[in-house]
Amino acid sequence: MQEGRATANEASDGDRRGARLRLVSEVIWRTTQFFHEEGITQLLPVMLGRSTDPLGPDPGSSVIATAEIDYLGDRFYLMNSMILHKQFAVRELGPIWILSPNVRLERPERGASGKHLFEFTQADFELPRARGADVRALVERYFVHLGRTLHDCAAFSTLDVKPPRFFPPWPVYTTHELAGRYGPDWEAAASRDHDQPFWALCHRREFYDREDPDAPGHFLNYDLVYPDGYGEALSGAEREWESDRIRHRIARDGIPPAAFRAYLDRAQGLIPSAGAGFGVERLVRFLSRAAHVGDVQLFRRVPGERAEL
Ligand code: ASN
Repeated sequence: MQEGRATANEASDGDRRGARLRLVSEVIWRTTQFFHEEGITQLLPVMLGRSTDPLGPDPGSSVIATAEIDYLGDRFYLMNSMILHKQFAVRELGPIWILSPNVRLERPERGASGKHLFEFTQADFELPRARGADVRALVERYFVHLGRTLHDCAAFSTLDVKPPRFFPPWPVYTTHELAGRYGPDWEAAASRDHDQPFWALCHRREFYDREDPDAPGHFLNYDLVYPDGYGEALSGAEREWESDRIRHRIARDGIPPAAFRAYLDRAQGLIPSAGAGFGVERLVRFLSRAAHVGDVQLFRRVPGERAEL
């Protein structure tokens, strides 16, 4: 044993907390490096919008409400996600990504899932005229880059955790296949049953995920799921971009169109795109094998738990 270097057994709770938080910083650096090398432009986040992601219908979401404020006669929503803004950004600038803070007022029971926060940051990206397969290939390259660049990160020895190694291409399933094999709440069991991430295609959810024009009732979207029980990592889709289809989907979902007026008024000029977003804290929880995603936050934002500051 080298002198002056804490081994895992010697590491205190404070050392481990520091290691997890430094791993967040390392992951942000490597993520920024990856997107830069892929020629994808980083944007600053939007935090208030006249429209935001409705987060439904989606069986994975339990938000009680979308936080909103009135300012000088306009109603603004805190970002549930920047998906609607991404659709306009990609039209103007081409491939883009954002480290985007999201506020999602989840039900208190979600605190026990180990993976829910009411405030978190996602790395959210969108590619013009891309298909789902392009996005999945980009995400697989990203994880290989993480594995290659993080392998000698000191956090792993402090935490006594093996640095990650990823071996894509990863298995691709439909949600129908997964539900058939593991039951309707397939995510946790399927995650425990894998030792590499895997893809789950075709979820019925928000209006902006494109419904397959050749197979109505099927959706051109995808989730990435971490192995070893860590659950959902990323969600994304090819997008609805034709304004008539968007209006039809919003009406079909029974969502009040008033909250989307600013978006719908401009929707005429959208272009086809595809993208995805992954939670930075969930990624670091998985890499550091933390018991709860709140353990990688300096100021915990766990539903049902009192925030100290
Ligand atoms: N970021 C996701 C996407 O690109 C949307 C979300 O976070 N709800 O599809």
